Amino acid sequence: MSTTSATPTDAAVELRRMTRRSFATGGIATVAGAASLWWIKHAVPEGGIPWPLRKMMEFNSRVSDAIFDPNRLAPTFDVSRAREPRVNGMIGLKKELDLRRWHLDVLTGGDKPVIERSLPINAIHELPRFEMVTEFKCVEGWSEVVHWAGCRLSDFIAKYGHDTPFVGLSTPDRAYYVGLDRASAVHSQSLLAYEMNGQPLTSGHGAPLRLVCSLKYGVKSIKRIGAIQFTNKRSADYWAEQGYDWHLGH
Ligand SMILES: Nc1nc2c(c(=O)[nH]1)N[C@H]1C(S)=C(S)[C@@H](COP(=O)(O)O)O[C@H]1N2
Ligand SMILES: [Mo]
Repeated sequence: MSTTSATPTDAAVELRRMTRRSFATGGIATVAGAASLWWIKHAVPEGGIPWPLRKMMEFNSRVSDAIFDPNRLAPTFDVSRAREPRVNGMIGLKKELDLRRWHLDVLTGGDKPVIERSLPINAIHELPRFEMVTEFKCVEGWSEVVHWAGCRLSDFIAKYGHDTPFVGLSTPDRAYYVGLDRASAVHSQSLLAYEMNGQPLTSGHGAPLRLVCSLKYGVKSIKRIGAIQFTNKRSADYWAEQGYDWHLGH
């Protein structure tokens, strides 16, 4: 796995080295032509991705770690631009949820997490309300401007969380889960949202509580959150396990 401690200098040095290396590989590829394409396609997949591509993604991930600017903001829009996005991605949402029984578990500890508290939705509604109109982007190639309301994840963490390097969020059934580094979690546009375009979240959009992380692609914006875990180890991430970059944009 990639480390999280790369400095910008480390990354720059590595980028130069990789560029040199890819020139070399590029030369061979030109000579070998179709044979090298075969090699890329058939290189033994680890975690589902042929290793030449996986190496590049791991490198991207390390560069992400090194260049994150916590002050960067996603662009915001006039509320008149807001539309309802399509309902996309139903992992962990297939069973009907009894909203009266829903609660948010706060977990600590790494491999053997313990439930520290179980919060009702009122605990979220009582935190300072924050609204934002930002573009919601899916890696599949569509986007929509959406007006969100909720509380900042940073306010939630200050009141109920811990200062750990990683924050993991999962659906009540643990079928979908995402991991955030601390800087992304406390970013001012990372929201625990309970309203979309002036209405309470619908079930398909993640009622009663979802994440909206405007700096990142939609996959990180987990719907129907059931648990938040504070941990020192990189949190598990559903799509990272399928081979996507763990950060998915800043
Ligand atoms: N629980 C859960 N959250 C999820 C997903 C999912 O499958 N399950 N899909 C993600 C993806 S890929 C996208 S693009 C957005 C879509 O959010 P929307 O349905 O509100 O448009 O939800 C994200 N959150
Ligand atoms: Mo998506």
